[in-house]
Amino acid sequence: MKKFLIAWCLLLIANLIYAQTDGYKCYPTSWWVGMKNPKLQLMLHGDAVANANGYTINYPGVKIEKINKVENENYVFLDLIISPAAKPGMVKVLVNRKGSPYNIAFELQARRKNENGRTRIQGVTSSDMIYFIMPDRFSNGDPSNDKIDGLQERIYSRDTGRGRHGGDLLGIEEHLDYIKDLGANTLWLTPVIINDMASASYHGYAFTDHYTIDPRFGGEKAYHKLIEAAHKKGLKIIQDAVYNHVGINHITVKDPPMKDWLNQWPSFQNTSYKDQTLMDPYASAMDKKIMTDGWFEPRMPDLNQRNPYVANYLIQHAIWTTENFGIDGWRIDTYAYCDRDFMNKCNQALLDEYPQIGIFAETWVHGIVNQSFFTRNIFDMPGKSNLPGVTDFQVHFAMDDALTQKFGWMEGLSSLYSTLANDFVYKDAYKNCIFLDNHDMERFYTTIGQDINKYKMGINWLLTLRGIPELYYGTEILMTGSTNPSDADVRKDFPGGWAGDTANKFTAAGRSKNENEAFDYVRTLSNFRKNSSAIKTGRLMQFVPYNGIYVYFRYDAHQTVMVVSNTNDKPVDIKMERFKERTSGFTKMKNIFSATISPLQDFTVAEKGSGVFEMEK
Ligand SMILES: [Ca+2]
Ligand SMILES: [Ca+2]
Repeated sequence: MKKFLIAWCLLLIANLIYAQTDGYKCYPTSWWVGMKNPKLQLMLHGDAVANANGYTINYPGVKIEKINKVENENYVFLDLIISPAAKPGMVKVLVNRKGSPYNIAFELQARRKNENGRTRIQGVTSSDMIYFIMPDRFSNGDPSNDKIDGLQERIYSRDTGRGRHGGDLLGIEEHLDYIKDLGANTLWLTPVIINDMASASYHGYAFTDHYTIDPRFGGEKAYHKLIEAAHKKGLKIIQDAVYNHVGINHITVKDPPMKDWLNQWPSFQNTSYKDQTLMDPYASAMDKKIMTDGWFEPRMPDLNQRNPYVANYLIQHAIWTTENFGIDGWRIDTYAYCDRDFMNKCNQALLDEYPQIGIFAETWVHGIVNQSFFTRNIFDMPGKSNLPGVTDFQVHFAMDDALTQKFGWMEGLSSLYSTLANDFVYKDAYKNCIFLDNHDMERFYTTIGQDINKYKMGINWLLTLRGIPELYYGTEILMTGSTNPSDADVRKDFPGGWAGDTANKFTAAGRSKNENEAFDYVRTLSNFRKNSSAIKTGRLMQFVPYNGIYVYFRYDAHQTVMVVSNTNDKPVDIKMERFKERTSGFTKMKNIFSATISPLQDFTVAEKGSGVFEMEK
């Protein structure tokens, strides 16, 4: 009996030590041995977790350096040092609560490498081509995850633009060959992190738990599987980051660690969306504050990135995601609304850990100098940006001008020419992402009045100008849509992505003649680009546009490519003499679409005609 009693007591003690830790969470949820930065700040969350006599980790190579208690006793932040000598395993944090101690565990993993033993993060550069997808609207690979019980979304219906349509990560994985055949080699997906929001949860820009991939997309397992399949096929992955805000149902909004976790205002304060306040030498301090600390919208609370706990939480999540999934590049949402010092710190932390990683950020601003303010530029100013590249809205606007305005001194093609002439403000314009359209704006084919000749001219620029080209899903099959009255029209489902769709435009047989013409055009040029050193990394030389004609060259020591555009409603003769700086030494030119080789001599470009030619000796 006595023996039994002792055994029972031991069991009771063991149960207390390893007490149920349900409801107690640890962020990040796991980490790695051998990161360049040995520091890690664990955020423990759970009922009165700060109400303890201490915290102990008995794990070789893992040391608690500092315990930080904050306003809310449901949180404690532990500063750890992880020695490179630590071994992978489950690390238990013993919370010494009086009378009932318990453990919260997180896993320390070995870093995964590629076959050469190097980090598997490849980076994204101007040698790549992005295919940009909104996962809810591309393809439904698994109808069983369309609706998940317990989540708050109210609308699960393809009949409405605000509802969830059921597209998922498996749907993307099933069409990797389609994307590869098209010539793209990099996927950028709108955010895949859970948005447990009551409405419009499909777009993904209102995170509610950073460490959960939305189960309606297939969850973490499907994301790993997609990325591994993509990497195997030679395709890269860009994740969409949102540092500026979270969704109103985020764990740190429902139970904030401290009052200043979020930017607080006496009553709702919208951002002014006026990026000029950040660079304006005459700006009012309050105007600046409203721009960065005002909320993007009422359901998206604005994070106070000057709070060091917020900063650590966001930066560690970016590194955790990169390492966990093997992310090759980041696109950062709403960049202008973030704290600049925080963003510099965050970018640097990623670049320190992964020097090759690709990073570009959304800068939906108007003006080349405004845009350059947010990336590495030539201006000498305090706190200047270390961001490698931006989503180049100025080139986007200029390409629109070139195809929709009558040629003039600054209008039409002159707008594109002069925008590129201002590239001197950037440290490296080749790191900018260029695009004809995206998920927030009118579809390209609609903007140009569904004119196939203008379409080809735009595709030529997208795939031969400097920078990283991004093609928005469906642009290759002439999808149309406008943002008026809502974004839904530019976020339509890809036809053929759902069982029972009347047409399957993933196949040539399912596409119309026009759609195949567009698809084949993109495919021919993007596949040429793949092997073109001149376009991927070569120099650009542009000639002043005259009378609605624009000619530029991409060139390096191995290759010279000429791009010609005629925006006139009549054919125009091209005199080659003017371009001899770039054509001397060549005798022939090859049309990369028809593969026709002709002598290097004057020629006529049809009305609204364009062409891409490779120079030959
Ligand atoms: Ca689904
Ligand atoms: Ca902000």
